[in-house]
Amino acid sequence: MIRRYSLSDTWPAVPLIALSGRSNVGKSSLINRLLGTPIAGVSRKPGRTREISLYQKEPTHLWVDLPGYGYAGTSQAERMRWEKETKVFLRERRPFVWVLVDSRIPPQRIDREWIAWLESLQLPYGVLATKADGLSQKTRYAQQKRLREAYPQAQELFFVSSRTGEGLAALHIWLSRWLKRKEGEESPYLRS
Ligand SMILES: Nc1nc2c(ncn2[C@@H]2O[C@H](COP(=O)(O)OP(=O)(O)O)[C@@H](O)[C@H]2O)c(=O)[nH]1
Ligand SMILES: [Mg+2]
Repeated sequence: MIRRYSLSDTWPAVPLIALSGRSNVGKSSLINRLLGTPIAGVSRKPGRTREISLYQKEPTHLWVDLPGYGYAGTSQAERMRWEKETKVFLRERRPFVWVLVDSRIPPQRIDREWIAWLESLQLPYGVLATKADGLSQKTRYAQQKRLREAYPQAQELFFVSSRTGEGLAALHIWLSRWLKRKEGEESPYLRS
C-alpha cells in the first residue's frame, strides 16, 4: 500500500528523496513507475502539480513530488507561492534531489538556474535524463556528454524511461547504496 502525505501532515522521520523538474518533463510518470501504481496524476496539460506530496511505499524512505517549474501558464502569484514553499521545504528538510531533464533537448537555462540554487544550499543532487526511449545510440552518447558538461557537480546521471523502464534498476541500486550511506552518516558517534 502507498501512503500519501501533504505538507501539513506528520510523516515518518525517514530519509527523503525529492523529484523535481520542468513541468511536463515526465516526473509524475516516473513517480508512478517507481511506486508501481498510478498515484501521481499524469496530465496532457502541463502545470498541474501545485503542491508538495510525499509518498511512502517502503518503510525506509519517502519520495517527494515537488511542483514542476517553468510552466508559462502559471500566474506570478502562484509561481511565487510554490517557489517559496519549495525552497523552505528543501532548506529545512534537506532531501536528496533528483533533477529531471528531458534527454532529447539541449541543457536548459531554467534547469541550470534550479541546480545553481540547489548548489547554493549545498544540497546533494543527481540528474535523471527522462524519455530516453526516444533516443538513438548516437544522440544518447552526445547528450550524455552535454549533460555531464552542463551539470558537472551532479552526483549521478542516469537515463530513464517510464515507457520502457530503462534506468529504474540503476535508480534502485543507487537508492539502496544511498540509504546505507545515509544511516552511517546520521549516527557516526554511535559506532565504536
Ligand atoms: N516518450 C516518453 N514520454 C513520456 C515519458 N514519461 C512521460 N512521458 C510523457 O510526457 C508527458 C508529461 O508527463 P508527466 O509525467 O505528466 O510529466 P510532469 O508534468 O513532469 O509530471 C506525458 O504526455 C507523458 O506521456 C517517457 O518515459 N517516454
Ligand atoms: Mg506532474
